[in-house]
Amino acid sequence: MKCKILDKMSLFSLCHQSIVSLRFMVIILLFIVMLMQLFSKTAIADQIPKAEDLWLKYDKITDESKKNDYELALGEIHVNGNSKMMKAVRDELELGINGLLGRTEDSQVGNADIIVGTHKSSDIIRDLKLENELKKLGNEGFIIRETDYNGKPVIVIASKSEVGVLYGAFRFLRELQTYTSIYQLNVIESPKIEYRMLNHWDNIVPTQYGTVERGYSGRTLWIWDELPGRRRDHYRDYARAMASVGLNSVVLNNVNSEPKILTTEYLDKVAGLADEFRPYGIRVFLSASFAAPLPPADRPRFKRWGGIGDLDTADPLDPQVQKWWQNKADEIYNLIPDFGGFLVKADSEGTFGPNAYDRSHAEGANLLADALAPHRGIVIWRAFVYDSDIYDDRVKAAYGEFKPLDGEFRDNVVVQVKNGPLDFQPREPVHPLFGAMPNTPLSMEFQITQEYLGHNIHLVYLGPMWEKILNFDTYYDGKGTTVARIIDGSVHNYDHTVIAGVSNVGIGPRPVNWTGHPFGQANWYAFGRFAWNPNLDSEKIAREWIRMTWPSDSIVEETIVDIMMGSWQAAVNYKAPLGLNFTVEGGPHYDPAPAKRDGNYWFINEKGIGFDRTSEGSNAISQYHTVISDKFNHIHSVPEDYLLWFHFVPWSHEMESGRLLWDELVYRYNSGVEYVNSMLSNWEKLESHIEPTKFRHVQWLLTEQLDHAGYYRDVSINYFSEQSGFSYKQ
Ligand code: GCW
Repeated sequence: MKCKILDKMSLFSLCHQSIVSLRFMVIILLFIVMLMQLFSKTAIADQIPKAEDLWLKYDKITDESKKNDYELALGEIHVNGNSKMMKAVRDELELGINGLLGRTEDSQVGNADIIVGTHKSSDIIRDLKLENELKKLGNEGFIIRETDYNGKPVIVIASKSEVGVLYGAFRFLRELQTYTSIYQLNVIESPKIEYRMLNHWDNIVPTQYGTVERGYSGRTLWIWDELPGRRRDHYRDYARAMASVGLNSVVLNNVNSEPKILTTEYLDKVAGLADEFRPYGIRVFLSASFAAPLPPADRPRFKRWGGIGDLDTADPLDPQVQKWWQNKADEIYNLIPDFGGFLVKADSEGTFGPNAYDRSHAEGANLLADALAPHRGIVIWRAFVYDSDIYDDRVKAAYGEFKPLDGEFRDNVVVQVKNGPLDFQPREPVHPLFGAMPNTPLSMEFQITQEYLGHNIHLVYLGPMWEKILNFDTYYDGKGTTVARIIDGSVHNYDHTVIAGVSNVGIGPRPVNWTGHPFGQANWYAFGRFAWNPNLDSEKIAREWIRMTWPSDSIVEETIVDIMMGSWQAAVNYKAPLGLNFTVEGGPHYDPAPAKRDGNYWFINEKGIGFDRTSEGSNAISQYHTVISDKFNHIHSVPEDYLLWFHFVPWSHEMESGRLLWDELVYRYNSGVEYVNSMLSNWEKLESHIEPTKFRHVQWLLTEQLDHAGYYRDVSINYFSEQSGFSYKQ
């Protein structure tokens, strides 16, 4: 230090000065940090979405005659019960009905009072003798009925339990939002699947704090550093949106799990969120790291693969490890009595798992299942594995590893399977595990976030894709063994049923809308509706969402339905038609990079294109029921949508259209782009009907999509042309 060569006085004064100026600098720095925090908090506050940015906006009904009908019909709202859940019901019905009818305190009310409650809480519901009917519907089912009570019309919203009343209330509001006649209304419903959940891939890893893996709507909704103390309004808004479509569970953190989520510090925060969600019937789950009992990893980069414990093993058969998980489960349930359980990604893409100790997935899952069982928690164990090098074809791995374990899992384990055997590609055949594990409950994992389908830029309505998958007949228990019937447990009588959607919500930049693309909301909505009832029709769901979200007008509705319903097929066409897959680059998965994928995911040369998965090739086809494999094994009977997935097809192959394969490929790419063009021009016709900021936002997004679709087509076909020798003129 300079101090050394100075005399005592100047040394003192200089050191003193530098201490003072150091202090000053520290104060300034602290001030800057505080300001930055303040700004970032204000910035966050500015970007936090609200329920009214969704389908829950309850704008006043513009169709006067419909509004008059409702005004004459709807009387006072009587909600029986004082629990937090019933308060939520009362608040929602008042907010919704007042908003839709423009009711104020002085407004005249209509004839039929709205009686809301359980047969225990409401005398009227008891007098109407609904008890037996309600019992058959289970806890979450409900009846909404316009009926007569003592010579006066009433509308009852009734259930066996409060959560059923909650779903009934949201359903009743939806009837009004979609202009259904309430005269003689009689809706009887109950969900077909027990756990209807969103899986958030939200990070708490220090280096990625607050980010969402494959999330395109900004940062995580969970503001961890403020929890459990500060409870922002959007937690409740999120819960309202979930409950409004019947979703009842949430996994808060990424399947690439940071073990820190299981520390007491974080569990307290999780408990705070669970408190906010409970009145809306939502149970919290966590993604657990299998490495959790191990000590923290010494290198921060590998934090995820270390743990939070002090054991020298995480072997599922080790009694100390079993005790560790039991203690952890006890701690969690002490804080969160209705905790749902764990979701686990193990031995997959480098995550730690039981294979490290030569134990199977079943042994790994059972370890956690035993710890959760006394508390009635469940383990959802993912089947997304492909690391093993014993498979010549990645799509065979999950079936190869899990099918032999059928029957070895505890009763409270559910195995979660992605919809297709590869990885959420634009279109995949159904995963062959569905139907193949009769003794193991299987959960469907859909991806709502558009990892391979244009992120938050492309408008792609996923309803038709999910509908197709759910209706796919696996034939495992004879004709009609659809995927929907497998996952809802009706084929194999599962102990637990689960459906999961990888979430697409976040705190995003302006305009604030939860999902980045305003039409991303439709996918969240549709997922919830399919989770409630996997037999629904995607077009009907789209119409509901449109009526609840966009101005009520038949031109608006018909135009948007058209845009939405063809959008998935269009995206498949301009990204990966005819059963192709992975034409995308390896990072963000947005831009085309066919050259990188050729020779691995599919093959192309002057003879043809595709992947031979038939009995002559990788034989992945044998993982399906013989009714399917016999059909798909032949180039002439395989559906053209899966042609190149299962076959290496010669260019001379004549397609159903009469075109040869090359021409069909080019045709498909072009028609995908043309459809986006028509989406844009149809949207532009709605200019006078849509609020200008929203109109321009979607117009801009569609313009970007059109540009990108054309680019995707050109890069893809140019590459195919180079490899095949066919010419392509842009
Ligand atoms: O598709 C891949 C994604 C990863 C994801 C993984 C998985 C959470 O690219 O981002 O990791 O699947 O599903 O585990």
